[in-house]
Amino acid sequence: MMRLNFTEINIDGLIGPTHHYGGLGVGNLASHSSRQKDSNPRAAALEGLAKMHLLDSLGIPQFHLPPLMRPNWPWLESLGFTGDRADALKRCFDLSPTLLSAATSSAFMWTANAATVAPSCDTHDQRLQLVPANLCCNLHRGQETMDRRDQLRALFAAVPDAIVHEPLPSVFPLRDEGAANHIRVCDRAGLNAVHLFVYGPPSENSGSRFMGRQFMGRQSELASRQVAKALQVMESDLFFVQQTVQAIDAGVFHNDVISMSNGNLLIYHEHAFEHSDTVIASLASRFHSKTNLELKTILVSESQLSLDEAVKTYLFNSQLISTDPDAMQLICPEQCRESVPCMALIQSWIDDATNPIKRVHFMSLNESMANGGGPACLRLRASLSSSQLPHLNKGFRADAACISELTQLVERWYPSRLTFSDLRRIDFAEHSQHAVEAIWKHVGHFCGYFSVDSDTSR
Ligand code: SUG
Repeated sequence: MMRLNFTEINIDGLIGPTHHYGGLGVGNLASHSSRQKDSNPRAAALEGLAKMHLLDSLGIPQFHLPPLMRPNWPWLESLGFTGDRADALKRCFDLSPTLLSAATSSAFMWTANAATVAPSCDTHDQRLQLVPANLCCNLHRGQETMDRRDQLRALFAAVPDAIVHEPLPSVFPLRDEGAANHIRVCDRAGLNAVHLFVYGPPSENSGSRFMGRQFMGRQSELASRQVAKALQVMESDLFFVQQTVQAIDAGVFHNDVISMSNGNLLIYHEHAFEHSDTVIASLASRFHSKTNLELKTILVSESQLSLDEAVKTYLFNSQLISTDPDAMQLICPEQCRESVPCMALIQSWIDDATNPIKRVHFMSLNESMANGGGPACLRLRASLSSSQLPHLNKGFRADAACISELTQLVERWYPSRLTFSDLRRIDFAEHSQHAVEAIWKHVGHFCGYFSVDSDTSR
């Protein structure tokens, strides 16, 4: 039988012109503390594009998903804000600024939450499977699901043996936040893997304040199990673990804020998981029996890096990549460079000859970070075989030429300052719409998917 190589691609969401600080993210401390501060959508999008450019130049096939149309008029209208749009915006802002902020949010940029993915080498029916996340425990994020599903379908449409499923039903017990709560560790060829699904503590029937806790878990165990089932990963390769309440209450609203993995390397914080010793031991044992390789685990203790410092710096939200399996690279948020404990950890990894991390890049992603999203939040990973890879829709490919064209569009259309009260201005809403239309027109020309003929402007 011919052995196929698997290659990991990155899919980043281009940040939208309405990027702002709504204070909307459940359990997300950065989002809460930035609430209603002025934002800079142009800088936000340029930072995101610079990250795409870096990944592309390092040899990772980089793809992008265009911004979704905001304000989300059909959603606002379904909530009763009908009639004259200028008037509707003002009414909504006066009655519920949170609602208007949710309808205008650019949170779709964090594509690590868009779906969970299993490559065809891991699944029963040998198909590449994607399950879009319903994101239903956040008012602003639940609006992303169907549009992102459609974009992913357009991206994967011609890929042999790929399927983009329907999301789980949008009900609280099935709340799903995608790949941010999923870890896949694999051998060098990317062919043999085991999966760890991470969920929050139960919040159902818990009365007020989630049984004395500060924040609810945004991923339910039931959702993790249903997603794993839909992905058709072999039962014996599946592991499930609960996040600690302590981590969630410290602002770890997704697992990718407290652990990271790539290939056979898994780095996690002492307070990431309940019963972590037992769970990681079974994961490692299964990994070894499947691959004959050691799962390299690095446990970061509280004394090396406190939970608070991990949340402040987003070290665990760095992107770990390998263009060469013996030499991994780490793409960290700039905030890590200013942290003594982070730099000590990074240096110890680099100095350790048995650690595959050989190079570190620091990226300024301040606009995204101020809303609780670091490098890893901005990308969805998928592994494709050499026979699948050439069939991805090339119109979504973020190569140097595409990034330069998107940069020009962002510079032309995106505002460099947005105040929270700008959200109520019809001229701002219309300008944002035109900006997204300009990007859709450009991208649609290449990928044949986006059309601005549909009634976005009326
Ligand atoms: O869902 N922030 C996002 C950040 C998502 C980060 N993703 C990962 N960890 N993979 C969230 O909380 C803030 C929006 C606002 O407040 O305006 C927000 O939605």
